[in-house]
Amino acid sequence: MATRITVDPVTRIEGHLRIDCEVDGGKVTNAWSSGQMWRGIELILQGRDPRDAWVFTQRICGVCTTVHAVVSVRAVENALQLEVPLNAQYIRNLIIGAHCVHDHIVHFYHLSALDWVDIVSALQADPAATAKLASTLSDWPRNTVQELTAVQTRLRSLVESGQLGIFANGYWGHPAMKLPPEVNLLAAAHYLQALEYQRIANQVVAILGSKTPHIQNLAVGGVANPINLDSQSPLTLERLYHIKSLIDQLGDFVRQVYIPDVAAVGAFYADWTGYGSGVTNYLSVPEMPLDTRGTQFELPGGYIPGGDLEAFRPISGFQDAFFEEGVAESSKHAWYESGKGALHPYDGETVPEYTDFQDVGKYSWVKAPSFLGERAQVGPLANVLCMAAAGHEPTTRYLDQVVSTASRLAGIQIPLTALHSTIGRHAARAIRCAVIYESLQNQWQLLMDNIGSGDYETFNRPVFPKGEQRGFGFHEAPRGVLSHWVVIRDGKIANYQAVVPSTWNAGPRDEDDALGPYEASLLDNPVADPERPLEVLRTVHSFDPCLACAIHMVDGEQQPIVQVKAL
Ligand code: NFE
Ligand code: MG
Repeated sequence: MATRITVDPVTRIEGHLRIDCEVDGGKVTNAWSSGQMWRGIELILQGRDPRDAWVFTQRICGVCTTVHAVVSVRAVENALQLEVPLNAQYIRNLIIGAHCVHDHIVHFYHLSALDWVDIVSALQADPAATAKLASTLSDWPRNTVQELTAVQTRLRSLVESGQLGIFANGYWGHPAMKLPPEVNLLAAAHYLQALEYQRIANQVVAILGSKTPHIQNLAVGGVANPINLDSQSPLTLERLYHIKSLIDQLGDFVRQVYIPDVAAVGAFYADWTGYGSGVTNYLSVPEMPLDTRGTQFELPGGYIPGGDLEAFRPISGFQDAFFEEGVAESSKHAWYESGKGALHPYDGETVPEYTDFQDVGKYSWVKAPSFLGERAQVGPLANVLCMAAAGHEPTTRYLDQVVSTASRLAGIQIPLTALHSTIGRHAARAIRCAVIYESLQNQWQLLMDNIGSGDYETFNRPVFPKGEQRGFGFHEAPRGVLSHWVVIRDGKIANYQAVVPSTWNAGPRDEDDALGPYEASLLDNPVADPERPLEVLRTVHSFDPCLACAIHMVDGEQQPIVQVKAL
């Protein structure tokens, strides 16, 4: 007899996600992913000036604060065939790279580590033994007995106070928690240190973007960062070198703390490489454009069908027809009118039709995207597999490092196929974070060299011709492929669609009733205690859900969609 588990809301994510599972014989046998909230940001874009769209779309999310801004200007620039000055590309690349490092650090330590790390068990650890263990993993200078003792003292006073604060609802002592006390203490120390480093990453975003969350410096055609190396107020030499020192500090943390921690967690939970693969069609897009038109990129992207790296097909750039034509969205199981099959985003429709939660009908506000008619998983794992398939050297290097460290600690040779899993998504995110750190170094140097050559340009003025233009922009956001699609008529927005990373992964069943990536990845997961479904959270959290991003609406006819009464 199957037991039904409903987790609603899933916490330590952004937005309102409900997960339902049927559990039989200690395993998940069926699953539903449901977005429980909708918002209407794109509605207010109708009829507006396309130059303003990025300011509005950026408010889709408060977590990935830059991504909807950057991809929006890319979509409008694509529609206008507008080139972007090199300095502007590099400055945008630095912002999205720094934001990404921030986002990945926060996800591993603050949003998901507590699925694997037992804070209460850390109280039993011997700080000296912890420091010794840490020295076998990394040269990080803050793994000292003194710092680890101080962390343990802090945790003890928290636990003894009876007011656990942010740690109040952890599954402490759960049978699926497997780390020894020393590893738990080390992870707890890094949880606290990670708070400092995510702030450093955000400083880069704030310096270049004028503020964070929600940068202020973008423009269709470039960025609003005047470059003047001799003045006190614009982008000066002093600020540029300050950014460099912040990037260096991020690199130390990512390489000496995040990468070894993920390898250690992966080794102790090697059994979790056997769960959570789900959808193994992987989609990612190239990132860090290196020229004014977006034809050359530092980081590759593409499509891998069926987990077969040999079948990798690259996506070439901002004009790529393979990507442009491959995307569609189904509303068959979402709370919108349906019946026309999966629609291309330029022709997307979003007319609400709320039912109730129907297991075989409609049950989510998230639509179900597909690529070439199939479900695809997006995110750091998809990106790392595509970059590895494309032979990207830094990706291969960090991938080898994580897999060999985890294999050494686990005492077994962990195969590359282990990446198709819940733990693989964490490993890939850490690998991607280190790759992005190296890219930040590279982009900073490219910016300095270009300025050094005497080029101070940051903006090309857009011109909107009469008639209709269509454009799309993509971005490899922290949670995966993000694309915005815009139809411009006589200089005004006629239609605007966002197909978002968490929409790809959190979407419900599609036109063919195929499960979405969250749903498929939950099948066969063990559940030791249905009252405390920690394992379900592990797999869902491994995707880094953002439901604010996943749900959004468009109405091409400008009809009022629904009236909301604030009570
Ligand atoms: Ni709101 Fe975001 C986007 C998603 S970036 S967090 O776009 O999904 O990862
Ligand atoms: Mg959409």
